[in-house]
Amino acid sequence: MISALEQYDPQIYELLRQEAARQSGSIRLIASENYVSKAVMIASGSCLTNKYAEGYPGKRYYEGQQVTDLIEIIAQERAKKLFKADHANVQPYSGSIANMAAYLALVEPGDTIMGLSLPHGGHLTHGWKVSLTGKIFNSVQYEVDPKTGMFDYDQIADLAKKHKPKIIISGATAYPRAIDFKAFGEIAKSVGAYMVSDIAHIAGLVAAGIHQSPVPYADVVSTTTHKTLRGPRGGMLLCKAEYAKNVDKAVFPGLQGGPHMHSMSAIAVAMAEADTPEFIQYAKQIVKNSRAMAEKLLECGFELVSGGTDNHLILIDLRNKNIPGKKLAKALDRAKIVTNCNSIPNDPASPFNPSGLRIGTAAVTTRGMKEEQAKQIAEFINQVAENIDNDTAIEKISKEVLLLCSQFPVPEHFIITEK
Ligand code: DSN
Repeated sequence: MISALEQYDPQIYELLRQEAARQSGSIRLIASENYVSKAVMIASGSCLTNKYAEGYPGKRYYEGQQVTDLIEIIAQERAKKLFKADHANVQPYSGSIANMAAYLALVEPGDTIMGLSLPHGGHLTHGWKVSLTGKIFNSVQYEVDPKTGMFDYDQIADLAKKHKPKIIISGATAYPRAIDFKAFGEIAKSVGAYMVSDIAHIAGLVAAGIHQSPVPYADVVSTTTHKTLRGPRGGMLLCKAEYAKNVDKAVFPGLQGGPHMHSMSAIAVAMAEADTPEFIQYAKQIVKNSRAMAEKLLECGFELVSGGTDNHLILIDLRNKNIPGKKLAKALDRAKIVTNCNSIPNDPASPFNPSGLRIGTAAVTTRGMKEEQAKQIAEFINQVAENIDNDTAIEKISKEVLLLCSQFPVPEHFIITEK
């Protein structure tokens, strides 16, 4: 298949080859990225990309659904089993649309929703003002405690009492600590709100049972499928049986047309992979790696939001180092360590050049790296920070990074690198 692409479109082939080489020849610390297995990659590039399947199994608008119905049912069943949920919708194209569907399933435009503010670690679709969710709903935002960098559940409860939201969103994209979904559920219940939990980042940890699951407490759980869960790009909703119809209607026809069946089949594969002892080991190792990396960063004098990590993610507050987040992220990229700059809670700097750097350990864990390598990576980060304006030093660090990458090759299916 790859050589057919090379023959037909050498330009795109060459760019794919370069991207595969970039992904294998750099250390990926973007907390939302990972490397999928060969099986997931094959499923996501299959003939299912040719098929329209608007509707749901047994109730489609187009014919020819003999196979797609079976695939969707398998994906639903695997999701329900993995997350112990009553109902699963495996059609959302992404996490953003899954979040929108969760809200539309439960409340009306104009109602009040309450989510974590973006600069405090929330997501755009948790009601941030530039997102549609911040425009069509009356959005109230909670923040992390300025002293601890963590959730103060009493403060969140007070805010909920004051604003009486119809939905409370629990979940984050840059929160390095365990989330007490039970406590969020109790707050929601106390004000008569629904709880939507967005586990996009931690879904793999939840599936492996090493992070508390929101499923028993939330009315609807939303996730992406490609972060710690290690599936293809996509989204998913889990809910209690009583919301199943509303959730399905909100996804289709509420927000989407035909589901991406190729992604859905790959999601099914990823969930079978996640339901194995090997996956639990991987998820445990993610957290061990994250803790080891955090420890080393602290030793090197970095300040971490919340002082450490309980999950796959670390948020560095760079203010004491006097290095803007963007500048460090760019220098690290030159050293072949790929990260993203990120706002920190109450960031005095702009979101385009914030004071933080977000890193995550899922992708390096998939490559087989352990605590020793996690510490070595933290040391690389420190060396880059200390030589931020020294191109020669950064070039030298990039050679060491490449050596580490070669010792932990990416999964074997990066076939496009064969030439
Ligand atoms: N863009 C994702 C992340 O990096 O966290 C959230 O959608």
